[in-house]
Amino acid sequence: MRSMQLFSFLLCVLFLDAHITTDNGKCEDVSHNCAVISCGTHSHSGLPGRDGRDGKEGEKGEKGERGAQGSRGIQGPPGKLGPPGVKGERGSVGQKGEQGISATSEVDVVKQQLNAFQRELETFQASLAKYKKILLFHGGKQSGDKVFVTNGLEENFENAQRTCKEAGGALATPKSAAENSAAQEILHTKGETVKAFLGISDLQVEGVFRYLTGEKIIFTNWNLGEPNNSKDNEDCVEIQDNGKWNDIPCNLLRLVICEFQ
Ligand code: MFB
Ligand code: CA
Repeated sequence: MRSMQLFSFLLCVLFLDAHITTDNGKCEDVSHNCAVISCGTHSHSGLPGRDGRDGKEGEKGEKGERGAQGSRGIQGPPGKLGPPGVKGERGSVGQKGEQGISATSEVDVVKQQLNAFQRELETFQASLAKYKKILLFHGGKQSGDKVFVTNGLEENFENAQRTCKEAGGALATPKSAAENSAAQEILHTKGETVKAFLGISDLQVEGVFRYLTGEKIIFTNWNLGEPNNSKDNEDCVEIQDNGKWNDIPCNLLRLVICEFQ
Protein backbone atom coordinates (compact mmCIF):
# COMPACT_ATOMS: atom_id res chain seq x y z
CA MET A 1 0.00 0.00 0.00
CA ARG A 2 2.89 2.37 0.80
CA SER A 3 4.29 2.18 -2.85
CA MET A 4 0.89 3.14 -4.17
CA GLN A 5 0.73 6.04 -1.76
CA LEU A 6 4.21 7.12 -2.84
CA PHE A 7 3.21 6.81 -6.56
CA SER A 8 0.06 8.86 -6.11
CA PHE A 9 2.04 11.36 -4.00
CA LEU A 10 4.57 11.80 -6.81
CA LEU A 11 1.77 12.18 -9.34
CA CYS A 12 0.18 14.82 -7.13
CA VAL A 13 3.46 16.75 -6.95
CA LEU A 14 3.83 16.64 -10.70
CA PHE A 15 0.26 17.88 -11.35
CA LEU A 16 0.36 20.58 -8.65
CA ASP A 17 3.34 22.34 -10.25
CA ALA A 18 1.90 22.43 -13.76
CA HIS A 19 4.13 25.29 -15.10
CA ILE A 20 7.06 25.58 -17.54
CA THR A 21 9.57 28.45 -17.94
CA THR A 22 9.12 29.92 -21.40
CA ASP A 23 12.02 31.31 -23.54
CA ASN A 24 11.52 34.83 -22.04
CA GLY A 25 12.10 33.44 -18.57
CA LYS A 26 8.40 33.54 -17.50
CA CYS A 27 6.77 30.53 -15.98
CA GLU A 28 3.52 29.60 -17.79
CA ASP A 29 0.67 27.49 -16.59
CA VAL A 30 0.25 24.80 -19.16
CA SER A 31 -1.41 22.18 -17.06
CA HIS A 32 -4.34 22.28 -19.39
CA ASN A 33 -2.08 20.86 -22.20
CA CYS A 34 0.40 18.57 -20.52
CA ALA A 35 0.05 15.36 -18.52
CA VAL A 36 3.43 15.42 -16.66
CA ILE A 37 5.81 18.48 -16.54
CA SER A 38 8.39 20.01 -14.14
CA CYS A 39 9.07 23.84 -13.61
CA GLY A 40 12.22 25.64 -12.11
CA THR A 41 15.03 28.10 -13.08
CA HIS A 42 15.64 26.38 -16.42
CA SER A 43 13.22 25.07 -18.95
CA HIS A 44 12.68 21.46 -19.91
CA SER A 45 10.52 20.57 -22.93
CA GLY A 46 8.25 17.69 -22.02
CA LEU A 47 8.29 14.41 -23.91
CA PRO A 48 6.11 14.65 -27.08
CA GLY A 49 2.55 13.82 -26.28
CA ARG A 50 0.75 10.89 -27.90
CA ASP A 51 -1.14 11.63 -31.08
CA GLY A 52 -4.56 12.89 -30.45
CA ARG A 53 -7.58 10.91 -31.69
CA ASP A 54 -8.65 11.41 -35.26
CA GLY A 55 -10.80 14.47 -35.69
CA LYS A 56 -14.37 14.33 -37.03
CA GLU A 57 -14.64 13.87 -40.83
CA GLY A 58 -14.32 17.23 -42.54
CA GLU A 59 -16.94 18.71 -44.91
CA LYS A 60 -16.80 17.65 -48.60
CA GLY A 61 -14.18 19.64 -50.46
CA GLU A 62 -14.86 21.81 -53.53
CA LYS A 63 -14.80 20.12 -57.00
CA GLY A 64 -11.21 19.79 -58.25
CA GLU A 65 -9.78 21.09 -61.50
CA ARG A 66 -10.45 18.97 -64.74
CA GLY A 67 -7.82 16.20 -64.84
CA ALA A 68 -5.35 15.74 -67.69
CA GLN A 69 -6.52 13.58 -70.70
CA GLY A 70 -6.36 9.83 -69.93
CA SER A 71 -4.15 7.43 -71.93
CA ARG A 72 -5.49 5.90 -75.23
CA GLY A 73 -8.00 3.04 -74.60
CA ILE A 74 -7.61 -0.55 -76.00
CA GLN A 75 -8.90 -1.20 -79.54
CA GLY A 76 -12.67 -1.77 -79.63
CA PRO A 77 -14.35 -4.77 -81.43
CA PRO A 78 -14.52 -4.64 -85.29
CA GLY A 79 -17.30 -2.53 -86.62
CA LYS A 80 -20.37 -3.93 -88.48
CA LEU A 81 -19.85 -4.95 -92.15
CA GLY A 82 -20.28 -1.89 -94.28
CA PRO A 83 -22.62 -1.73 -97.35
CA PRO A 84 -21.27 -3.18 -100.66
CA GLY A 85 -18.96 -0.83 -102.49
CA VAL A 86 -19.75 0.94 -105.73
CA LYS A 87 -19.34 -1.27 -108.84
CA GLY A 88 -15.76 -1.06 -110.11
CA GLU A 89 -14.62 0.23 -113.48
CA ARG A 90 -14.81 -2.28 -116.42
CA GLY A 91 -11.56 -4.25 -116.52
CA SER A 92 -9.14 -4.15 -119.45
CA VAL A 93 -9.45 -6.67 -122.31
CA GLY A 94 -7.91 -10.06 -121.36
CA GLN A 95 -5.15 -11.89 -123.28
CA LYS A 96 -6.17 -13.56 -126.56
CA GLY A 97 -7.08 -17.26 -126.00
CA GLU A 98 -5.42 -20.24 -127.80
CA GLN A 99 -6.67 -21.30 -131.21
CA GLY A 100 -9.89 -23.33 -130.63
CA ILE A 101 -10.65 -26.66 -132.37
CA SER A 102 -12.68 -25.92 -135.44
CA ALA A 103 -16.21 -27.35 -135.37
CA THR A 104 -15.37 -29.89 -138.05
CA SER A 105 -12.19 -31.07 -136.31
CA GLU A 106 -14.13 -31.36 -132.97
CA VAL A 107 -16.69 -33.64 -134.66
CA ASP A 108 -13.79 -35.56 -136.18
CA VAL A 109 -12.25 -36.05 -132.72
CA VAL A 110 -15.55 -37.38 -131.35
CA LYS A 111 -15.91 -39.71 -134.35
CA GLN A 112 -12.41 -41.05 -133.81
CA GLN A 113 -13.15 -41.70 -130.14
CA LEU A 114 -16.44 -43.44 -131.04
CA ASN A 115 -14.69 -45.68 -133.51
CA ALA A 116 -12.10 -46.59 -130.89
CA PHE A 117 -14.84 -47.55 -128.45
CA GLN A 118 -16.64 -49.57 -131.12
CA ARG A 119 -13.50 -51.53 -131.88
CA GLU A 120 -12.94 -52.20 -128.17
CA LEU A 121 -16.55 -53.42 -127.76
CA GLU A 122 -16.21 -55.77 -130.66
CA THR A 123 -13.02 -57.21 -129.19
CA PHE A 124 -14.78 -57.67 -125.85
CA GLN A 125 -17.79 -59.35 -127.42
CA ALA A 126 -15.54 -61.70 -129.38
CA SER A 127 -13.74 -62.68 -126.16
CA LEU A 128 -17.05 -63.23 -124.38
CA ALA A 129 -18.33 -65.41 -127.22
CA LYS A 130 -15.10 -67.40 -127.05
CA TYR A 131 -15.39 -67.94 -123.31
CA LYS A 132 -19.06 -68.96 -123.64
CA LYS A 133 -18.03 -71.57 -126.15
CA ILE A 134 -15.49 -72.85 -123.68
CA LEU A 135 -18.17 -73.02 -120.98
CA LEU A 136 -20.54 -74.83 -123.29
CA PHE A 137 -17.71 -77.19 -124.11
CA HIS A 138 -17.48 -77.96 -120.40
CA GLY A 139 -21.15 -78.93 -120.12
CA GLY A 140 -22.54 -75.43 -119.85
CA LYS A 141 -26.16 -74.78 -120.93
CA GLN A 142 -27.09 -71.43 -122.58
CA SER A 143 -30.30 -69.44 -122.32
CA GLY A 144 -30.29 -66.01 -123.88
CA ASP A 145 -27.19 -64.17 -122.67
CA LYS A 146 -26.65 -66.59 -119.78
CA VAL A 147 -24.57 -69.75 -119.68
CA PHE A 148 -25.10 -72.08 -116.71
CA VAL A 149 -22.17 -74.32 -115.78
CA THR A 150 -21.21 -76.47 -112.80
CA ASN A 151 -17.82 -77.25 -111.23
CA GLY A 152 -19.22 -80.64 -110.20
CA LEU A 153 -18.73 -79.93 -106.43
CA GLU A 154 -21.25 -79.75 -103.57
CA GLU A 155 -21.04 -76.86 -101.02
CA ASN A 156 -23.30 -75.08 -98.51
CA PHE A 157 -25.11 -71.92 -99.62
CA GLU A 158 -22.50 -69.45 -98.37
CA ASN A 159 -19.52 -71.26 -99.95
CA ALA A 160 -21.37 -71.92 -103.22
CA GLN A 161 -22.08 -68.16 -103.53
CA ARG A 162 -18.38 -67.35 -102.95
CA THR A 163 -17.16 -69.99 -105.47
CA CYS A 164 -19.26 -68.51 -108.31
CA LYS A 165 -18.33 -64.91 -107.40
CA GLU A 166 -14.60 -65.74 -107.39
CA ALA A 167 -15.01 -67.39 -110.85
CA GLY A 168 -16.38 -64.08 -112.19
CA GLY A 169 -20.02 -65.19 -112.26
CA ALA A 170 -22.90 -65.66 -109.75
CA LEU A 171 -24.90 -68.55 -108.22
CA ALA A 172 -27.48 -69.82 -110.79
CA THR A 173 -30.58 -67.58 -110.59
CA PRO A 174 -33.21 -68.51 -113.20
CA LYS A 175 -35.47 -65.48 -113.95
CA SER A 176 -37.55 -67.16 -116.62
CA ALA A 177 -38.85 -70.62 -117.57
CA ALA A 178 -36.15 -70.85 -120.29
CA GLU A 179 -33.36 -70.09 -117.87
CA ASN A 180 -34.89 -72.50 -115.36
CA SER A 181 -34.86 -75.27 -118.01
CA ALA A 182 -31.16 -74.58 -118.82
CA ALA A 183 -30.25 -74.95 -115.14
CA GLN A 184 -32.39 -78.11 -114.91
CA GLU A 185 -30.50 -79.61 -117.89
CA ILE A 186 -27.26 -79.30 -115.93
CA LEU A 187 -28.82 -81.47 -113.20
CA HIS A 188 -29.84 -84.09 -115.77
CA THR A 189 -26.17 -84.48 -116.71
CA LYS A 190 -25.44 -85.28 -113.06
CA GLY A 191 -28.16 -87.86 -112.29
CA GLU A 192 -31.77 -87.74 -111.04
CA THR A 193 -31.24 -87.27 -107.29
CA VAL A 194 -28.84 -84.36 -107.63
CA LYS A 195 -30.11 -80.89 -106.56
CA ALA A 196 -28.43 -77.50 -106.74
CA PHE A 197 -28.60 -74.22 -104.81
CA LEU A 198 -30.16 -71.15 -106.48
CA GLY A 199 -29.10 -67.56 -105.78
CA ILE A 200 -32.35 -66.91 -103.85
CA SER A 201 -33.18 -66.79 -100.07
CA ASP A 202 -35.49 -65.24 -97.44
CA LEU A 203 -32.58 -64.75 -95.02
CA GLN A 204 -33.23 -60.96 -94.84
CA VAL A 205 -37.00 -61.08 -94.23
CA GLU A 206 -38.66 -64.42 -93.38
CA GLY A 207 -41.11 -65.42 -96.11
CA VAL A 208 -39.88 -62.73 -98.57
CA PHE A 209 -37.60 -64.44 -101.13
CA ARG A 210 -35.05 -62.12 -102.78
CA TYR A 211 -32.13 -62.40 -105.24
CA LEU A 212 -28.55 -62.04 -103.97
CA THR A 213 -28.81 -58.40 -105.11
CA GLY A 214 -31.68 -57.85 -102.63
CA GLU A 215 -34.35 -57.45 -105.36
CA LYS A 216 -37.61 -59.37 -104.89
CA ILE A 217 -37.93 -62.44 -107.18
CA ILE A 218 -39.93 -62.05 -110.40
CA PHE A 219 -40.04 -65.74 -111.44
CA THR A 220 -40.74 -68.86 -109.28
CA ASN A 221 -41.16 -72.56 -109.92
CA TRP A 222 -42.03 -73.89 -106.42
CA ASN A 223 -42.88 -77.52 -105.92
CA LEU A 224 -46.47 -78.13 -104.73
CA GLY A 225 -46.75 -77.04 -101.04
CA GLU A 226 -43.45 -75.14 -101.13
CA PRO A 227 -41.95 -73.02 -99.71
CA ASN A 228 -43.05 -74.56 -96.35
CA ASN A 229 -40.17 -73.41 -94.13
CA SER A 230 -40.10 -76.92 -92.63
CA LYS A 231 -39.09 -76.90 -88.91
CA ASP A 232 -38.91 -73.07 -89.24
CA ASN A 233 -35.40 -73.45 -90.64
CA GLU A 234 -35.59 -73.31 -94.44
CA ASP A 235 -34.29 -70.01 -95.86
CA CYS A 236 -32.44 -71.20 -98.97
CA VAL A 237 -33.71 -72.68 -102.25
CA GLU A 238 -32.77 -75.81 -104.22
CA ILE A 239 -33.72 -76.74 -107.79
CA GLN A 240 -34.56 -80.42 -108.23
CA ASP A 241 -34.02 -82.60 -111.32
CA ASN A 242 -37.69 -82.00 -112.32
CA GLY A 243 -36.90 -78.29 -112.37
CA LYS A 244 -39.10 -77.62 -109.33
CA TRP A 245 -37.99 -75.49 -106.38
CA ASN A 246 -37.99 -76.32 -102.63
CA ASP A 247 -36.89 -74.25 -99.63
CA ILE A 248 -34.22 -76.02 -97.54
CA PRO A 249 -31.77 -75.24 -94.71
CA CYS A 250 -28.80 -73.14 -95.98
CA ASN A 251 -26.21 -75.37 -94.32
CA LEU A 252 -27.06 -78.43 -96.46
CA LEU A 253 -24.64 -79.41 -99.26
CA ARG A 254 -25.89 -78.96 -102.82
CA LEU A 255 -24.30 -78.95 -106.34
CA VAL A 256 -22.74 -75.63 -107.33
CA ILE A 257 -24.15 -74.25 -110.61
CA CYS A 258 -22.92 -70.82 -111.63
CA GLU A 259 -24.26 -68.47 -114.33
CA PHE A 260 -22.10 -66.29 -116.59
CA GLN A 261 -23.43 -63.56 -118.85
C1 MFB B 1 -40.32 -81.61 -97.55
C2 MFB B 1 -39.61 -80.32 -97.88
C3 MFB B 1 -38.48 -80.05 -96.92
C4 MFB B 1 -37.56 -81.24 -96.89
C5 MFB B 1 -38.35 -82.53 -96.63
C6 MFB B 1 -37.45 -83.75 -96.72
O1 MFB B 1 -41.32 -81.80 -98.52
O2 MFB B 1 -40.48 -79.22 -97.80
O3 MFB B 1 -37.81 -78.90 -97.33
O4 MFB B 1 -36.90 -81.32 -98.10
O5 MFB B 1 -39.41 -82.68 -97.61
C7 MFB B 1 -42.19 -82.89 -98.27
CA1 CA C 1 -39.28 -77.02 -97.97
